[in-house]
Order: sequence, then structure tokens, then C-alpha cells
Amino acid sequence: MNELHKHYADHIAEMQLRTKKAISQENLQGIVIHSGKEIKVFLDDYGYPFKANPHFKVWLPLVDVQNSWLLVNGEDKPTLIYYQPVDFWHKVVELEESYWTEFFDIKILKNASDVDKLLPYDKKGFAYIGEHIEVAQALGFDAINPEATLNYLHYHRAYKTQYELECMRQSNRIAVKGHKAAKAAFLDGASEFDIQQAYLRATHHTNNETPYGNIVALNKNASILHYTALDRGVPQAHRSFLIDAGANFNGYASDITRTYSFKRDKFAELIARMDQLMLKSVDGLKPGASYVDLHIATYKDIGNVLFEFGFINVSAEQAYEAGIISTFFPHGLGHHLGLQTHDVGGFMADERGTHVASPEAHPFLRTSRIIEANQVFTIEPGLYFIDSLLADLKASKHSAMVNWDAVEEMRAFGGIRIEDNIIVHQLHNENMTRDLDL
Ligand SMILES: [Mn+2]
Repeated sequence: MNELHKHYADHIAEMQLRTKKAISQENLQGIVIHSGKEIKVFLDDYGYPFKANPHFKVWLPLVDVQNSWLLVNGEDKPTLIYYQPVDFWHKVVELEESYWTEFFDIKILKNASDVDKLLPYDKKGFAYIGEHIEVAQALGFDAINPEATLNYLHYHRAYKTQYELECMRQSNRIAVKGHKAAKAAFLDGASEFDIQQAYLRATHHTNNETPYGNIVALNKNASILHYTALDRGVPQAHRSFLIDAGANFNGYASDITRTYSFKRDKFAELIARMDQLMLKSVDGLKPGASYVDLHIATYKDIGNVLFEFGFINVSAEQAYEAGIISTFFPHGLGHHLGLQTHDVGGFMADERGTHVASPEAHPFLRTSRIIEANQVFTIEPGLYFIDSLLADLKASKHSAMVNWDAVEEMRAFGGIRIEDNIIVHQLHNENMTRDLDL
């Protein structure tokens, strides 16, 4: 029995416990979770790539079955209504016995529209959780994605079970293979498109299986934060390479970023300095600490880097007061990671879902919650040379704080982001990404 199988029973027990509490506080009898259904392209008979409801895949490692359902109440053995049509057009995934199947009462559904025969006759007291409101209404549910129930489940999802942590280690393992292949392709002089192919091949993922659209950016394209175009052509020169790419294991995401310089140049030194800064940030993840404070400390530290490398001629403190660090680091330090790349629950102060807003000066921060053990985060500081933001700064009253020649020299390299995936344990952090020698 491997690590995963060993921990699965405890994972199910924890999901049962959460379900029981979630439904008892809302006086529900149970929750009916819909995996989802195909969404067709307008006027076409093809569907968009299917992504399962995270509330479904938190229970079991089925990420690609549509029209399937879970009935849970936290006490009885969960029921899985598994869609297995008679269909000679599409591949039908036949259910095979696996480490997880014994934990469910499994009922086979041959026609998607017959599901009501397998659901509770009286929907009163049952909540529907899923994307398809019209389906829920047609079936007669009153409680559709009740906010209190979702808040409770989302708040607790930030605490990963041992099974989930193992899934995330595996997800890192797959992504790291891709990152190593991508780096080799870059050093080989490949195009963005071909680097992407190398990544997918090494991870055994199709483009639709990665948890988010990979960012594969050469040279100046690295300054575009969410660059998802893939240039087919080989650029005249390879200067820099930024890759933000993850993997998927049992529905759990990894989310890793690396930046490389083609030569041993000033940009390479800047990457090394940012790597050091990034690892210092990771050390700041501690139970009881505030992610917002860690973001602000890192933000100021980037001010130090800007000064050390001569991009600004004022101290980090002065740059912070003037607000100009945001020109170079315009996003948040990181986020919760799990079934979703930007996992839920990051702004919740408690299980009722009380919202804690990000500070006004840091609107792009994706979590404001207090850090606790068994939570998983990304740490991903960046330093970019973004044309539009630099133009705004140049036109502002703070323009003289910047050494524009030094900045100019870096524009062709785009920018730097380095991102690892970290489990916070009670007494230490586990950097899943570095543990794999990336
Ligand atoms: Mn990320």
C-alpha cells in the first residue's frame, strides 16, 4: 500500500466530519454534489474541455467524469452515482476496483437524464452543490449552493489532509519533470511553442489537463504577467525564459515558476538575488503569521534589490513610501493551493466566511488569512520591466527616483518570477518543489 492509499481512509473520515458539521448547522439532511456536465460551444455539437466540480473531486480521484453525483450526509457511506452510458461514439470509462471504491456505495447511471430515480425523492433538506443551476431547479432543489454551506467547506479546505498533501507532492513531481525538460529546450534554442510541447511530453499531460494555461515566455514576453500566447517562431536571440506551469494529480494542482537567463549576465545575477529573496520569504511562512505581513516584508525587500542593482537611487524605505515598488512587483506574493490553483478560503477569517480584505495598497494579494499548519501556499515574488507601468512611473512625480538607463538595459529580458509550493507544518516548512531539486 503506498502513501496515498494509506491516508485515503482518514481523508474520507475528515470529509465525512466536515459534511456532518456543514449540514447540521444548516439543518440539512444531506448534500448532493454534481460533477458537472459538458458545456457546448455556441451553435456547435462540441463541448469545451470538461473540468470537474472541486466539491466532487475532493472526495475521489475522478477528474473527468461528467453527469456523476455524490450523495453525502457525513454519517452513511457516501453514494456515488457513476455515469457509464452505453455509447459507441465516446470512450466510456468503466469503473474498476481501486483503493477508493470500497468507500462508496456505487450506483451506475446509464442515461444522464435518469438521475432523479437515484436521488432522494423529496429534495427538501438536500442542498445541490454544482455549477448547473437549471439542472438543480429542474430536479426540484430549493437549496442550491447555499452560501453558509459553501463557506464552511471552503474555509476548511485550506487545511489539507495527509492524502491531499501526498497528492500535491505527486503533482509537484510531475511538474518538475516538465520544468526540467522545458529548461533543456530553452538552452537548446527552442521556440515558445516547442518548449511547451517539451513540457507537455515530459509531464504526460495534454494541454487540457494542466491546471491552468502554461506561461511560456521568452525575452520581453516575460514582462506580460499572464502571457499565454505561444510564439511558433524562434526569436533572433534567446536572452531570458520565464515558465509558470503546473501539473495535475488526482485533481490537485501544482503551480511552479522559474526564470532563466541564457548567459551569465546581469540578468542572471538578478535572478540569483531574487531566488535568495524568495527563499527568505518562504522562511517567513509560519503558523500564526500573517500572509499580508509576509507580502509587505517581501515587497520592501524587492525595494532593496532595486537599490542594490541600481534601478532606483533612493532607499527601499523611500521607494516604499513613494509606492514605486509596485511598478516592478505589481502582484501578490502567492496564494493557497489545492484542488484549485488559486484555492478557496484565502480571505476567510472563520468558518462562517467573514471576509478579511487585502490592504488597499495591495489589491492583487490573493490571501489575507492567518497562516496555519497543514495549509499549502505558493510563494512567488517577481520583478518585472513592464512597458506600461514604467511609462506611468516615468510620467509621475517620482520619475527622478529611477535610473532609467539601468532599467532600459533590462527591458529586453522581460522579468523574473520564482515560485515554489510549500506545506506549512507545525514546526517546519516543506518546500515540495525544492525537495525535487528544481
Ligand atoms: Mn501561482
